Amino acid sequence: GNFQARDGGRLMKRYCVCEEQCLKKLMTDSLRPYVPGYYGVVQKDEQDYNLMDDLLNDFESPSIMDCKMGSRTYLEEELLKARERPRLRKDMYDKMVSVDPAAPTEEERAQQGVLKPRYMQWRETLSSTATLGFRIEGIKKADGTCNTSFKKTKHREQVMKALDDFVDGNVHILKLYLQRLEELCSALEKSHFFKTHEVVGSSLLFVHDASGKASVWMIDFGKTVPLPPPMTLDHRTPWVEGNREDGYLWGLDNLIDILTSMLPQ
Ligand code: 4IP
Ligand code: MN
Repeated sequence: GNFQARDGGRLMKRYCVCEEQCLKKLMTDSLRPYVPGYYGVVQKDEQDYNLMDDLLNDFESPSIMDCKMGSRTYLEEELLKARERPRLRKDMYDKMVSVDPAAPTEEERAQQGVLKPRYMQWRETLSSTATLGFRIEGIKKADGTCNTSFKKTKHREQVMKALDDFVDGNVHILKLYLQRLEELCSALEKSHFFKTHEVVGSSLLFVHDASGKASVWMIDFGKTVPLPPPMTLDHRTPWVEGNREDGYLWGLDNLIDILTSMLPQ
């Protein structure tokens, strides 16, 4: 993606304080095997970067999929901000119109702008985020084909088709992914970090290659924030404003269920 460079098995990602805090804590959490190893902040040409493992390094021409997890893709804090100081986003209005010219309301059309939570919620209901608790953001296959047009991939059957295309119908790869996700699920249920953080906009990175290797990692912690103690989340309870629930495990349950149903009977 943007603002990241791979070199010598490490990845430099444009600095974000939130991500730094999370990766630091994750290095001593039970989730450690499921996140990139973190090596601190480095500088290059006046810009700070978080330095972490390049998860693609151990693969030969990898196929990659990014699944954004959770039923909510913006922080509660962004809702408050939008109420206190409403800021119309012309860029988000334009993105909305380019996907569905009929999406903006009369008022939004007149303003040529939308509020961020409104845009994010629209994206959630257009995709599988609202109904399944996760969505496919992008797939890059070993053959070089790249697909980021999953904005309207919403229904279970559509998701299943995209997943099947990603693994090229390879049952061995599918089983490895399932096994890894089931292990991740139990690690999440035991994790102190997970219990005490609202995890929003974080992705699962799926990687496999022709050698038959496949794995999954948690990435992108730019909107993963600590809860005020002693508050904790179960990540399955539906979100209502104020409860901070993110639907992460609900989404993972659904993803595991879908992959399981793809195995030959
Ligand atoms: C993007 O919308 C993504 O939701 C980004 O989330 C989000 O960044 C952007 O908000 C928003 O415009 P599209 O995917 O439809 O383009 P992510 O970074 O998780 O992909 P934030 O800042 O919320 O992380 P803005 O406000 O950065 O534009
Ligand atoms: Mn991401």
